[in-house]
This record gives sequence, C-alpha cells and structure tokens, in this order.
Amino acid sequence: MTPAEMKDAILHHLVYTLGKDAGHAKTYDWRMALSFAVRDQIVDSWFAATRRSYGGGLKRVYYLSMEFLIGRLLKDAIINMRLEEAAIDALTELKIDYRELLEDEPDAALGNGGLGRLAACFMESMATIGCPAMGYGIRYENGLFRQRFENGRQVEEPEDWLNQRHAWEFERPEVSIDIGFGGHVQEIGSRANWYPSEMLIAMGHDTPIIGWDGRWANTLRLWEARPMHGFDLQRFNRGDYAAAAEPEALARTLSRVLYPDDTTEQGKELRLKQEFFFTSASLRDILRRFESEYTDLKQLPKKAAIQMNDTHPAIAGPELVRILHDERGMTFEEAVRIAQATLSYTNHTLLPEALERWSEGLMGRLLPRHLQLIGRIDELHKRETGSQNVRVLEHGQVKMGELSFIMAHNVNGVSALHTDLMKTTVFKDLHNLHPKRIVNETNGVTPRRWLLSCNPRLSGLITEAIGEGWIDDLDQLEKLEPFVEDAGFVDRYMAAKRANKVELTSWIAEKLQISVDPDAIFDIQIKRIHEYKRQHLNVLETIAHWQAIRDNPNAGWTPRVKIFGGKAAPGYFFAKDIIRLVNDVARVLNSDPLTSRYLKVVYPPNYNVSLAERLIPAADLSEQISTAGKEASGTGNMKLTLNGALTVGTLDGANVEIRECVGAENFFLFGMTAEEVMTRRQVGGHAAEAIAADERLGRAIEAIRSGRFSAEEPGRYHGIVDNLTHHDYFMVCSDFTDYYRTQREIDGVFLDTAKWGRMAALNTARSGYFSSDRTIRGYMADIWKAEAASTGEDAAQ
Ligand code: 26W
Repeated sequence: MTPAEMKDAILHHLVYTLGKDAGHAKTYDWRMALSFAVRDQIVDSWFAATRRSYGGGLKRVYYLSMEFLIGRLLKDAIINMRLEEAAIDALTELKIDYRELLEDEPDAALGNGGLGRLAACFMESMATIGCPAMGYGIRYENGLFRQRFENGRQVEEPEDWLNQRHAWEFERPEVSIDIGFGGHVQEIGSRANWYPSEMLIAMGHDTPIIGWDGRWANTLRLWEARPMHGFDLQRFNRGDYAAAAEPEALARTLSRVLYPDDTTEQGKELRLKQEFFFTSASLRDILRRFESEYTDLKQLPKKAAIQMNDTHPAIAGPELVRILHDERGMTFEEAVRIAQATLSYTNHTLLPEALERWSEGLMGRLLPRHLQLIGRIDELHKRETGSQNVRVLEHGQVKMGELSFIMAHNVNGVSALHTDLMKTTVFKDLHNLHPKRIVNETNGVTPRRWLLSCNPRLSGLITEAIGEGWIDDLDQLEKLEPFVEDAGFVDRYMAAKRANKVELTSWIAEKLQISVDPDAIFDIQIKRIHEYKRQHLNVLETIAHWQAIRDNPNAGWTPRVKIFGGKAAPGYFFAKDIIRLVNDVARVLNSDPLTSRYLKVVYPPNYNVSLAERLIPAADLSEQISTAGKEASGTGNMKLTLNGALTVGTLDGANVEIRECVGAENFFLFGMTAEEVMTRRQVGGHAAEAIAADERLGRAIEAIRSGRFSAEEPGRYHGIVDNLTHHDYFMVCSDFTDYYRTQREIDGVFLDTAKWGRMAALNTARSGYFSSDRTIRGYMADIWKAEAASTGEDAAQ
C-alpha cells in the first residue's frame, strides 16, 4: 500500500464509516479511520488463511482461555502488515500526529497478568507460524480494573474499554449458542437427558489476529452473554420497568466483568458460570465446525486439538464427554477416550491457594449432569489405574487440577523448573500413574510486540547489523555475538538504551512530576503485587540503601531510579499495604535533599500492557526476585532480557533458563534455591535469626515500624512488620543479605559502562530462545501434533 492509497483509505473511512468530514474530525475519528483502513488490509489475509485451513483439511488448534490480555491492537496490526511507513507518511500529509492516534486506543485488559498475556503472545505466534488456530474466551464488558492512587492507596475503578466502538471485532449474531444451567437430569441407562432451568445465549465476536508480514491470520472468538428472552413487555406494560429488564441484566452479568483475583480461588458461583458459559459455547462451536466437514466423531482428535489454559476451562472434559455420550450416542468409555485424546492442559501455578476447587453442592446445583459424569470419570480412572490415593471428588469438593490432568493426554508446565516441581509436588501421585503425560513447554514472548514494535531504536540497530530475519526467527539474534566484541556497536547499543531512558524520563516528569536522572540505573520491577513476588524485599533494600547513603552522602554512590508497576487483587490486603508502603517510601525518599540525587522511587499507577511497552525498552535492571519455587515461569523476565536489561534474580521459574542462555557471568544471581527454601522453612524462628544477623535489615524494618514513612499513622505497617519478623513464609528476611550484597555489586559493574554495555548486548544476543514462536512449535510437535499451513509467502511461490 502506498502512502497515497493509505491516505485515500483513511479519508474514505473518515467520511463513509464515521460520517465525519476532515475539518471536524477529532483524534478519535482519525484513529478509527486509520484502524478501519488497516483492518481492510487484514481482512483479505484473514479470508485467504481461513479458506486455506478449510480447504487443506488441516488439524486445528483451539486455545481455550478465560483471559486474553491483548492490549492495544492498532500498532501491532500496522507493524505486522508492514504499513508503518505508509501510515506515517499519509498522516503527515494530513497533518495528524501518528503517535497521538496510537495513544488514543484503549488498552484491552481482558486478563490479569502472565497467563492472559501469554495467551495473547500465543495467538500472535500461531498466526505468524501459520498454525491453523482459534482462540476462545469471554468478551468482558469490563476488563481488569483501572488503578488509581489516593494518598498512596490503590483505588479500583471500572475499566470501560467498550465505551467506544471497538474497531477490531466483528459481531457474529449468527454464531449464537444456547447455554443452560441448573435444572434436573433424567437418567436412561448409562445416558441421561439434562433439562436446565436457566438458559441464555452466547454470541460470538471475532477479532482477526494477524501474523508477521500478513502471511497468516487466525481468529480470536470472544463470547458475549445475552438473554434468551430479552425484554418482558408484559411486565413493562404493567409499569414494572425494572423487572421488565431483569432477565436481560441477569444474563449479561455473565460477561460483565473479569475476576480480578489471580491468586486466591474464591469458589464464587458467578465464576463457575463464566467458566462453563465460555467452555460449553466453544466446544459446541468446535463440534459444529468439525461436523460441517466430517462425519465420524471418533476422528475428532485427528482434526482438533483443544488446549485448556489452566483449569479455568476444565469443565471441557465432562462437557465433551456429556455431548459425545449423552447426545451423540458414544459409549461412556469411548467418549472419555476421545475427549482425552483431544484435550490437553497447561498448569500455570503451584500456589496451593490458587488451585481451583468447587463444592459438590454448587457444582450439583449448576451442572447436575456434569457432577454425575465427573464421579464416573473418577471411578473409571480409579478402576483403570488401581490407584487409591488420587481422587477428583474428595471431602465434598471437585478438584479441577486432578480433573484436568485425568482428562488430558498431555499436561504441561511452563518452565523446566516448574515442570520438575509439578512432578514432585502437586501432581506427584498422578505423575507416577502416568509418567509420560507431563511435558515441559517453556514460555516465550512475541518478538514483534516486545522488541520490534516497542523498541524501534534497538530493533533498527539489530536489523542494520544482521538483517531482518530475526523478526520471525529469533535465534538469529545470536548473529549479534561478533558485534558485541566491537566497542562501536556496543556504544550504539547503549545509545539506543539511553535515548529510551531519556524518553521515559520526560514521560515521568510530565505524568508524575518527578525528575529522574537518565544516567542512573533504571531498576524495574513490573508485575502483579504478591508476597511471593516479593516487592517488599525490593522496598527493604531500597530503604537500607537510602540509610547507607544518608550515613555517608558523599561516598560517590551510583545513582538509581527504582521503578515499580503493578496492581493488587482488590481483596488482597497485604499486597495493598505493600503498594501503599512503596508510595510512602517514594514520598520520603524523593524529597530527601541528602539522597534524592542518588535514589528515587517511581510508581506510575495503572500498570498495563501499554505501560509495559513504555518501561521495558528503558530498563537497565530487571527485578525477578520471587521466592524460589513459587514463580511458575515469568514472562516479563524474558521481555526485559530481550531488551537488554540485566537480571537480578533468584533461581526460579524461567530465570533458570535465562541464566543458562545468557551466561552466568551476565546475570546477577542471589538467594536460596527452591530446595534450600523448603529446608529453611523447617527452621523455627528463621526470620528473627536473619534479622539478628543483618544490622541493615533490622534497621530498615525498624524505620518502617517506627513510622518513618507514615508519620501521621506510625502503626500503618505493623501488619507487614509483624509478618516479616514472625512468619515470613516467603523468606524475605533470609534472602535479604545476599540480595543487598548483589545490588551493591551491580552498582559497581554499572560504573564500568563498557562492561555493562557488553553484558546488556549479550543478553539480547542470547535470548532468541524466549520467542513464543519457539514455544508454539514445541506445543505443535509434542502436544497438538499439528502442522503449519503453507503461509502466504510459500503459497505465493
Ligand atoms: C482461580 C484464580 C486464579 C486465576 C489465575 C489462579 C491462578 C491464575 C493464574 C494461573 C495466575 C497466572 O497468571 N500465572 C502465571 O502464568 C504465567 C504464564 O505461564 C507465568 O509466567 C507466571 O509465572 C504465573 O504466575
């Protein structure tokens, strides 16, 4: 597309789609006009891909996920369609600021954190590789809440991304599927009829997901809940206006809001309804598509692979068995076998409080037939394996992890360490019964969004050096290794980093009225706030470092800017205290004339995908400091490494593999191993012992306890202090000394700019492994047994 064609397309949509003339158009109108112009280009590739995947009889992958944290889509689409130059030129002629249009797009936050963002990266990689696939999820009206700080405290506000027209989706009223809940079951021999008492409709909305270079596109289909019988006109005519709208409101509740808790399982009825709603709609849609092409349902596993993203869609097991057995006449055993061969399950956490369990009472009320089938699946498994100690139904609860494991032909962890721990902890007994079922697929991130698009300075430099092959073959980054020996290249590499830091410095000044030094270490911890991720360890080190500077202000300190980003679950009070503490500490430190030149704390509110895209390119240091054994993988760690931040981290999740790839000498390791953590937990009084052994730690905790950062309310953080001194399950105190020491080592290395630059460039050069393209190829080969279609490029040849 030439700039002139782009300009015409934009103006055409401005007038005929938006009904505006150029003289009156606002940023929103221009942004939508540009989006529609780009979307037109995508639709052609999308149709071509859809035709080829129907025609070719290829196996399709279905990715079922409660969350897709896709963020903004306009730039992603422009970059993958290679339309950036045309767009910029066209807009320049129209005197419109391209960047302002990009910033105007709401960030689609249909996810909480790592799991949802991974699903989004996977969708992009499947499109890039040409893996025929479809993502299924929920079209939440309100995504993850917007975070504001009020006197340092987190306040949640609804996120209303759908208030404006959403340019990227196509409503599919013809794809409407009935979903039932409750009611009763009538058993006829082994089979049964289920008569639900409550019905509603799942309506599809399709978003095309375009891969690199526009070669292939897949669909993300999100379900909206709609009432079966809309408006009650009789009630309305009687004057009962609220009651008339009631059924509609009730049905819509199902796709109303994303549950904002990613760590504690609440067992809420609405959540189970959401899970069944989107899983059942997706399965029916998948079977409808299968049956439009084939007749024999026994062939389903040959033509469809269904991936369950965590246990949230675990009801897919019993629902598929119910459809195949009760509705399509397969025997129960056969139905179970077909379902197992089709389904697979990814585990994303070992935290016991996050493992989903539903009470049999609730499950029986909402899904009576499914509860019966779960009982039979459990019995069948016991009979076949002779196992006494693994049960899905236990103590009046349905354990969704066990159910998913039993109903899947493969179960995967998301990093090597996490997969090993799955085998020895949560799924130990099941692993012994099925030793080949658990496999590892280490996570990855899409290099298009997380390098090419978010860091144009660095990606430009890379392309200049080694060509653009790295964009869809990230291993090619290793071609940078010889350049790393060239001081001139490293200088340019660090000049790109500095320019990114200067840009972030201006943003921080404008948005937060804090001035920071672009030559300081930009030290970044961005992720959900959780005790296991240990933001409070970072805060303690910050305080101890501040105290050391105050003791000796003229000692020639390496300047540092500590940047935090992240949300806490609304009901997770400890995490909310950590947020407030960071903000209180920031207030005191940033206004301390003795130290503020050397140490600043910055915590921009409302961390989301777009903010990540802004922060990551400017990072020098990546904080990956979880208690070993607790972080399943991490993916922010990969994005930061790829963009040339050095990691300070524990041997946890994918940090282990990052360190192996980039080399131990280019990674700042500290802390106990997962094994050492488990041993130390047995030591009574480990926290008190650690505090007694480290004067700095004791002093930092004492500053918090005495109200140094909360003079108006000295007792504000006694909860945190108490926890740290008496319990400290996450070993903050026991890891503090090594963490502090490592941070001072980092201060030293940073002063050697040539050495630091070389280490940073090596991190980029050696992080090709962390592309989600590699991850997806792993799933395709090991789990899905799916092949890539010939992409546009090959097909054109
Ligand atoms: C039922 C409540 C609930 C909701 C979501 C429990 C647990 C979750 C997710 C499993 C939490 C999550 O996002 N896990 C993260 O998944 C990432 C992608 O695999 C990993 O990189 C992170 O380490 C893991 O914490």
